[in-house]
Amino acid sequence: MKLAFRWYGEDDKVTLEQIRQIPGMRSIVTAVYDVPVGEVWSRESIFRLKELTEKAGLSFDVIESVPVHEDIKLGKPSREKYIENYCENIRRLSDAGIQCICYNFMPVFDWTRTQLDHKLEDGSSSLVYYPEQVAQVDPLQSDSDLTLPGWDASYTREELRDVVAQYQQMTEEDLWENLRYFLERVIPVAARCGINMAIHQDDPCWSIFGLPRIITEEKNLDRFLKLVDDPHNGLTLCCGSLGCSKKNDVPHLAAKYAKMGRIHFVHMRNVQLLPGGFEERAHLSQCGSLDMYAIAKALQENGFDGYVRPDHGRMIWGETGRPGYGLYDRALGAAYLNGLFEAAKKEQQS
Ligand code: DNO
Repeated sequence: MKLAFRWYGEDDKVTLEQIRQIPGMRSIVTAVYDVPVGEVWSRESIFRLKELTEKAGLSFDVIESVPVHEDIKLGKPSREKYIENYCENIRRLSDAGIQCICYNFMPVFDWTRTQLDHKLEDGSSSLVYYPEQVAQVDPLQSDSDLTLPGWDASYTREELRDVVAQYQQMTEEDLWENLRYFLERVIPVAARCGINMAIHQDDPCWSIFGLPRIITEEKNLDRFLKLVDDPHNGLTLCCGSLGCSKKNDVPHLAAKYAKMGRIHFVHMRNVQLLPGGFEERAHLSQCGSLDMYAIAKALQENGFDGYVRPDHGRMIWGETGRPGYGLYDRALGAAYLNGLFEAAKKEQQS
């Protein structure tokens, strides 16, 4: 596995120099952040990220994310333009040496949590999803002041209502069809460029606010991989997104898709399952519901050689910053992942 770390660019409080000092750290996971979704990224911005990364002694290999414009997910006529822009971004990123692009196909809302600073027993704070808090929010109620953290703030309330209403006319099958349309155009370009596309699972892996969500469980991942049956059409296996539902056996999924050569990127994070919800916890197996060693072992034994990054960390030691993306707990997570993979490798060799 190739150890990687997410970095939010020059505005990130966490510096490349700090990331470089995490043992075993190899690759930076980043994106061009100052361009509206759907537009082409400038070569200058891409190459600036590459230069900064490499100057710090790290590799510029993974993009998370090139976001997919809503018009593509909604199947509107304007998707043609946005798909062409997407392909152009793939070509430009390939010119800069990128190997893997992570993206998602979630309608409107990316990852959803109800609180970003929940105090855990040990005094650290983490991200949580409590169903009773979600139940209080209705994105279609324009007079409601309630929102959830993590929502795209670039929408006005009216725009949000409008886009949510458009999705509510759509079935899951329509979303599958729009995903197929997108992949059939994008994957051949990625294949020519030697880039692995890696879809992220819906987080959490169930429908929210009546919006269709399809990248959620094994039978849907099987269906996804067959839409375009090409190794460049692969997965970001997100342990926390899949693992927040009992229906997903994460070590099994890791083994199965690694064996098929379809996992290109892994997000490793532990969650404590609660009825209808979950709390994010420290990476260690004993801190949550997931067996992190079983996941690492399943990847290692099935020939996985892609990128792995510690996913959301808690806020510890008084650190403040971007929820889930501070330095300290993710660095502890990285050290733990090094240990898990070293042990899995040794066990395999013995
Ligand atoms: C949250 C992340 C997601 C992820 C996107 C990929 O912390 O895991 O926002 O980057 O879903 O497109």
